[in-house]
Amino acid sequence: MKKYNPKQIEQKWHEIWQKEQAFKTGTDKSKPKYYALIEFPYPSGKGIHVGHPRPYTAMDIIARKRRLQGYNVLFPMGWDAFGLPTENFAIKNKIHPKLVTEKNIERFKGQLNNLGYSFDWSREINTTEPSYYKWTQWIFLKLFKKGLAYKAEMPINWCPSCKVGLANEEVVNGKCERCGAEVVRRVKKQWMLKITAYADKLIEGLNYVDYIEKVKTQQRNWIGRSKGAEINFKISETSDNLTIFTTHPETLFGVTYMVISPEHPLINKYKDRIKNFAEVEEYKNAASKKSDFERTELSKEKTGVALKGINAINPANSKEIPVWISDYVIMSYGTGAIMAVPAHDDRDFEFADKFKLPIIKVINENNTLINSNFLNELTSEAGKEKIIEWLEDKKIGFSKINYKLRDWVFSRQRYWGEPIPLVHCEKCGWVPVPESELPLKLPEVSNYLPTATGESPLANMESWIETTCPKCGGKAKRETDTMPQWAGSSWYFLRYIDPHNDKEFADKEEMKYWLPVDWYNGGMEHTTLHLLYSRFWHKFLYAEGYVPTPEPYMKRTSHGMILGENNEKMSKSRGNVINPDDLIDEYGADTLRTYEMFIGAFEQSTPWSNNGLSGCRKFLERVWKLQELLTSETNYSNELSTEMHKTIKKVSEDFENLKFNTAIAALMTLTNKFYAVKKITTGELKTFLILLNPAAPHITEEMWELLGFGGRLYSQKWPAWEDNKIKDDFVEIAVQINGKLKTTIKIDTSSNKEAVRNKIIENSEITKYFADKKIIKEIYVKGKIYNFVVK
Ligand code: ANZ
Ligand code: ZN
Repeated sequence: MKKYNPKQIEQKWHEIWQKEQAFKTGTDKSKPKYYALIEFPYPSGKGIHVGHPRPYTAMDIIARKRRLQGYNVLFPMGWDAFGLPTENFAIKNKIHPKLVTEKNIERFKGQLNNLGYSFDWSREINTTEPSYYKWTQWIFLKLFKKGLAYKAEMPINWCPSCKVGLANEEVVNGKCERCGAEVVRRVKKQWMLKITAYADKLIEGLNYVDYIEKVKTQQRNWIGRSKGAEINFKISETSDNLTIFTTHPETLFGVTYMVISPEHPLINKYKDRIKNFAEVEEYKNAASKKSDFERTELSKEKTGVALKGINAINPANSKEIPVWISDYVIMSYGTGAIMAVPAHDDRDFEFADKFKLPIIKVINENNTLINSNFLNELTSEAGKEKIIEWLEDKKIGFSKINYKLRDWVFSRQRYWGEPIPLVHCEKCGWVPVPESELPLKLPEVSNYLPTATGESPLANMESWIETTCPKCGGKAKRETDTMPQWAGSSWYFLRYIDPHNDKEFADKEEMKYWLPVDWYNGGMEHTTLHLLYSRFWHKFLYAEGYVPTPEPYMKRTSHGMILGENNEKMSKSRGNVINPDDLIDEYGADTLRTYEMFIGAFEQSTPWSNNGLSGCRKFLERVWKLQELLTSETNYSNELSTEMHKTIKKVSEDFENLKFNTAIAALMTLTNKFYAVKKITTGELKTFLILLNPAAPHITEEMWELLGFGGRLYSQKWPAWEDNKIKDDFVEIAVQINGKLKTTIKIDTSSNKEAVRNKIIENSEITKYFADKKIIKEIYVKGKIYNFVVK
């Protein structure tokens, strides 16, 4: 027998699969379909790391298994290639980001191919290709035309180092997600997408999809729907109102002061009335250097300044109360102003405590309202209803639903992104570039640095900016902002369905067949960003009749991280990074794939172990040597028939239920059984190879050929199990005495009542119950319970 030589085998099969187009998406629409999707990677300069193969192998297993089960499988791959690191690399090395991207993709693709993934490469997409981003721009224009894209002056998160505005989601602990610099607040005109218009639909839709629970919860929390009221407080000696949002309007009688955000427009409006304006200005300045995250942290020491000369009137009792500014109130939530109820809100309490402001308790221990005039003695729930009625009646407030979700800041002042296809005409305002002129291509520039004022490098290109208005033919200027990286990934799963279509983003009939994506696996870090954005775009396209399903993805799962051997996150600085190229070289792709599936529960983070890896190599060596035990029998042997059926069932089910590790374990156990009986029939080996194939495709395909089993393994049929062949040899039965459970015992399923009884009586845990007692009755429910009645 030849030695197991993964290097040679794997190379050989990559060539054969490619030549035979083994994994090309099936087109026979009479067959059922399966759309398996993994998040397409950002082709960074670093290449793949050992974290990538975990989700990729998992979905490759599903794709391969479903193909063997007779499905047309769509299992595509592509590149989410716009983005900052490439641009930063281009700036530093003075090379066009396009070339950087090409090089990185080549590297990535080579690595993925080495792992033997069954992607249909004929559907490869790249978000930076004009033929792709033409449709990203097209969708943006549809949003614009529906009023869902608008330009607004926004206090944005500004990274002074990258010189770029960041979405809230790109700010991690007050720092730029990309470069780690401290993020500051800055006001800028930005294109915004009105994702908030879809907030309810995005929550509602979660009821109809099969996402793992923690993904649903995170999406709900991120959208953060909360029901409450907006209430107007009169500002003393003016005709103005200060409007606040509260989730507890029933605590109105407990309001002892108000707080507005340092960015609140009221401050400038009453510049002349505010006696301590200089102090207020100084406070504003300090606040602008902090992120929302820092400002709203509960544990943070409260700071603030009273607006001297400005008071408000509590509409419930006409009492005059002071107005403060503090950075714990943020401008971008609710109305940017609050009524402070220090007795019942922790942050208000800390603030009142620090600044010696009065505290009035309005809800007692029984959740009943007190000190609240006409609300007294009502429960807080009833009080809420009553006060809202009262406020609405007097037209000083109304019930209101608020969302944590903000509109999506869609502008970037960078080069390496999709140009926003709008022009500005003095007469007509913002006018879309005609659809027939899409894609609006990125022009060549000599320098990719943002301008000193923070505008995109495109702002330096006079010839590109100057254009004519598509509406009136007059002079107009192009928008120079580009789209964020999230744009291209918001709809890419649609493009895979019909990637070469130049008339539509995808053919309707094709979408009807393939949508929704049956299973989408991706990182937990994308749950609140990418997943929400892409659901939003999809729901918009659905509302406009462009896609046939209300939700893009039926099932969403997430994998855990692979940690370093020392249980810490892998990183260069910790020196615990493991390079997959080296591992493939030394152990083979099949070993790496098998190990990454065997490493631990798929959803949990797991530390790397080189021992575990060589264990998997040994397993594959043992699989290879099964050839030596092969008999010519075609059936399953009597000894192992039950075992075979059990394993087929287990592997089939575990693969679909994220239990890749236990599926591999079952195949290891079965291998041991073959060695124990010192033989394997042809029928057994065929089944075994098919079951192992999705995880270790090369070795299994090679053995199939070597042993002359006929055809290719990749075009075989997934084996079926028969339930009646999987009888459990043992069952557990409950032993009860006078109706109370005392213990359980394992019995052979073939035992009769007599045998079961003997076994119980002999059991040391049970005998004590019979001492000086008389058994007066016995009831045996076969295979379940044995009950004794004793006296
Ligand atoms: C009075 C009150 C009494 C409040 C009480 C809470 C408890 P959620 O649930 O997250 O929606 N709030 C409103 N706007 C704010 C802003 N821009 N910045 C900081 N805090 C703000 O939280 C709503 C509550 O958060 C509101 O209800 C308000 O405080 C505060 F016993 O009003 B509450
Ligand atoms: Zn015009």
